[in-house]
Amino acid sequence: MKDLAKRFLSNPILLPKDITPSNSSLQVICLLNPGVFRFKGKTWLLVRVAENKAQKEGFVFFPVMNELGKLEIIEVAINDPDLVSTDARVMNYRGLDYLTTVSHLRLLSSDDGVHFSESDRFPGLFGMGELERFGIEDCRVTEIEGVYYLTYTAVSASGVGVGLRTTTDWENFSLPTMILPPHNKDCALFERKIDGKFFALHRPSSKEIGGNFIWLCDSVDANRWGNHKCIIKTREGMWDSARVGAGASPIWTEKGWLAIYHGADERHRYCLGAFLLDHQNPSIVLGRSIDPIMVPSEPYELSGFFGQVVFTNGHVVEGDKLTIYYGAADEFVCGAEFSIAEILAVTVSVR
Ligand code: MAN
Repeated sequence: MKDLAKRFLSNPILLPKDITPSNSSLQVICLLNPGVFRFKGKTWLLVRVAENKAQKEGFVFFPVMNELGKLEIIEVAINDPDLVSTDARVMNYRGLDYLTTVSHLRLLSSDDGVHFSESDRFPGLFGMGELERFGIEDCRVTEIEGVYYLTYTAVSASGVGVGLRTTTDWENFSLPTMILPPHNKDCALFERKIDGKFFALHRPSSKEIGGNFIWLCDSVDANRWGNHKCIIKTREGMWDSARVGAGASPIWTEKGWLAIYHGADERHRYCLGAFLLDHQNPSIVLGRSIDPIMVPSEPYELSGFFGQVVFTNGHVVEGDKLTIYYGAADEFVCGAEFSIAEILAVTVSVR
């Protein structure tokens, strides 16, 4: 299927083998879903690094951070009757859900936006405390008035929620705080305040009534959020029928706030789409793309740790050019360019 993305010719730009594991007993299984920002004249990726112990025939491992912040590995025989495999990402053992990898975040920078490298000066960010024991994932980075807000998925046995840390220099960080409790993820702050308030998109999920929908909220201090409104739902029979979730920060355009989002269907195929929100009152949805603007179609998007996935939570805007960085098949980091005007042209009225 033809989509609007102009993929980098050098995709994937980063592979698991390009990053050293955080500890010599671990392997990097996936490198994916980077948050993106500009700092000191460079483009930076805050990449999610998913790790586990090297495979051992007949066993699976669940990596979990203990109360001292050290990684512990739970080892289970693959034929254990108490083990239920959901998919490559999650398993259930003795009634509890575990991730098959544990993620932390690493900083890489680039002068040209294509070739990225890591510097020792910027250490990785790891899960801290009780609510981040299964790791931290998929961080959106938003710079507002000189402060970088990091909103990420915090995973633990208590559930999946949204964590927040802030920094001004990428060397010192505020302590993590959970701003949206389980089950919630995909939280992206708007790139500017509206009438002095922060706004954010987020994705609570409900198993019984409701679904995996995108919500809007606001805050005076970026810590306490309220005025929650459900603004974008899944669409039956379409490519975004099972779940939708925000990408990076909504972008201010002449026509409104343009948000890139991911949508998945029942078969877990993840595509990207777009919607447009009113400048002054972003709970008003002005338009939404009918077809996806990006569909997994390249070999590196179709097969990998979890195939048929294009997932973005980071981008750079330069005039009409939107460069998204994305996770392909949950294993590789890739880039693609879009024209904002072309996206707006397919983001049609929903009224
Ligand atoms: C969920 C998250 C993402 C991941 C997608 C596709 O939304 O776990 O990190 O990229 O699924 O597997």
